[in-house]
Amino acid sequence: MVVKRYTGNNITEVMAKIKSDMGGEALIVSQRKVRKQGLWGLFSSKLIEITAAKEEKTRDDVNINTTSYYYDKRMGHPHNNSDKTEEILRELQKLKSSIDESKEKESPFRKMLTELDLSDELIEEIINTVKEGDITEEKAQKNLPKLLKPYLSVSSRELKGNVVLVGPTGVGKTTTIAKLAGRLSLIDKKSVGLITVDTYRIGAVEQLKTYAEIMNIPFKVVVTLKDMEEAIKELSHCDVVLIDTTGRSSKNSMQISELRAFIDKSKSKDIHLVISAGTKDKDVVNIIEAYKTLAYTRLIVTKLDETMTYGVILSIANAAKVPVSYITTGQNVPEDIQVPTKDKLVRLILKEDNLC
Ligand SMILES: Nc1nc2c(ncn2[C@@H]2O[C@H](COP(=O)(O)OP(=O)(O)OP(=O)(O)O)[C@@H](O)[C@H]2O)c(=O)[nH]1
Ligand SMILES: [Mg+2]
Repeated sequence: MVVKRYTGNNITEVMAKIKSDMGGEALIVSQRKVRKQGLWGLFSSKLIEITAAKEEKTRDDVNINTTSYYYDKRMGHPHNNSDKTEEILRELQKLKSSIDESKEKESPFRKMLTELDLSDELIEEIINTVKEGDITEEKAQKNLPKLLKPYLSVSSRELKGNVVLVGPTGVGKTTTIAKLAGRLSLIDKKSVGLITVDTYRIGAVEQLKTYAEIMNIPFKVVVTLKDMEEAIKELSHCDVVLIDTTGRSSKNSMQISELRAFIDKSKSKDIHLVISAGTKDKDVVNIIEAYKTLAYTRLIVTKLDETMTYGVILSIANAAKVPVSYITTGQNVPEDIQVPTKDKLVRLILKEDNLC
């Protein structure tokens, strides 16, 4: 049995390659999308990869054929048909063993990536990158930090002007705004203003108002778009205006587009998507997609103190394709927030570092 992989830009192109190389009897074993060759071509467009198989007569095949003939006779099947069936079954068995074998070979590296709690999609992507980059998995395992780095970026650019935090319910937006306001006003000695469009529940407004009073910084509640315009004008003397928003479900696109109008009015160019490190992989993808209409520019990953593995940071950053600005590590205001470096995040993901 000869098993070969072929790639091309589309199925027709790949099928033509298979036909010209293996002839018309080739069997299609599997089909998938892969990245273009090269370790650093991570964000390039995808190719179609088809694995095709074709029988190759060997002495072993002939021997097995004889054996199968023997069994056919014992089972009393009509010889010709069952011979064909046996042959197909045998080929499938061989194919299965060769797949099992290659899986076994991959397993230490795959196992390692799985233990880091990376999303399945990311694991496949990393394994493909390694394969296509002509690197052995042992080498990849040793160079994992280097391999993971292209999937995430960080941004330590200081906050100035109007800064908005958006994200699902309860991820820690208001708490993070309080932490940022504390750092900016108490440590950096900046003039800070707070706005909340968190108008659905009185409690949520009170939460930020209390922090604003403690820190003695101006605080505005915004209900309409006109309110937003006025609040922005009134706080235009501030170095930084932090804008808190109500948590919106990623399933409710109406709520998200409603928020968009408020963000447009704020004229903010710095929109941070806040997402919890405890988010499930499937939800990460949905949130990242649903919030894209708000054109977020950076990511804040919260509640790192509540998880044991940080692979989700890589999945979030890879899906969002924007840099991480902050990570938060607890409920204490203003202490539990950090500006991470890329090295720190990779070390956290690889469990080579802790949050302190
Ligand atoms: N463990 C932990 N808890 C946090 C962190 N950040 C926020 N919290 C807690 O998470 C809960 C929700 O925080 P909020 O700041 O109210 O979340 P929110 O995103 O503003 O919520 P909504 O306005 O309802 O969408 C609170 O109990 C916070 O104390 C963190 O980094 N770690
Ligand atoms: Mg809130």
